[in-house]
Amino acid sequence: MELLDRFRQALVDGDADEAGRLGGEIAAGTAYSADRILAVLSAAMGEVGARYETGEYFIPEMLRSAAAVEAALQVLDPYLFRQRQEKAGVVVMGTVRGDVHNIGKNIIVSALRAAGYKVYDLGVNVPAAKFAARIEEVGADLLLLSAFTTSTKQALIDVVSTLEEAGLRGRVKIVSGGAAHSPELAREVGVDAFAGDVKSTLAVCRELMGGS
Ligand code: B12
Repeated sequence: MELLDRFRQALVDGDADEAGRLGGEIAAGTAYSADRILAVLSAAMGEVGARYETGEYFIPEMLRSAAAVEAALQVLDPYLFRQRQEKAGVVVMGTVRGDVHNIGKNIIVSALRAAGYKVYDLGVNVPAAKFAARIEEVGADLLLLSAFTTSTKQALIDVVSTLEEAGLRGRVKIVSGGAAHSPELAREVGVDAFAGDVKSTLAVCRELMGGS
């Protein structure tokens, strides 16, 4: 089996040791682009999500796969980052208050780092005030908000209004995304853009940074 296929399988199987080891092998070679590696990660976790939804996987399997992604990204992040072209911008990112999903967020963080962004990852269940404080502290260009459950709508609205009250809203562009999220919801809560996957996130961020 090809290296990336074995890597994909280790993620789906939730084998963190194997995912970390294969991540190391991938990083030791020069054969794969950041785009390709991230596409494999996204596809593998998409499959894990689908298995959960069809009842083939339960929460423990899901959490094992999440741990496998983390183990792989720990090894791969420096490799992905080496492929960057230039410093693309400063990003603050996190999953909004009330929401603990982080797999998709972590993949986006790695993709942005690989594309040359300086990313401050605030983690999950992040209160609005914490986003505002970090944006101010690091002079962020972009704020990326992950939201995976529809119940997070109010949390998204709170972030936008907190930034407005702090006088920061005009200084930072906001992009939101995540499962159960949509362009309509993004418009409703007042963020600048929505993106649904790695590729469109990078395209939207580039556009908001004034690139083509
Ligand atoms: C894994 C998972 C969990 C895991 C999370 C583990 C972890 N460490 O993240 C666990 C088991 C903990 C969990 C818990 C819950 N979950 Co859950 N979970 C999922 C599941 C099956 C997969 C999500 C995933 O990781 N997908 C793989 C990644 C790669 O895809 P992704 O997240 O979509 O990310 C991609 C894009 O969305 C995008 N993206 C992601 N973030 C961002 C951010 C930005 C800014 C941008 C631009 C793009 C972007 O890029 C990523 C890469 O392509 C989804 C169903 C699904 N198929 O999506 C439900 C789902 C998200 N969960 C759901 C629910 C309801 C819950 C719970 C409330 C369940 C419960 N009753 O307790 C709790 C929530 C607890 C909380 N307070 O947050 C619902 C939400 C439904 C809704 N409409 O609100 C879903 C959709 C399942 C469903 N169909 O009901 N869950």
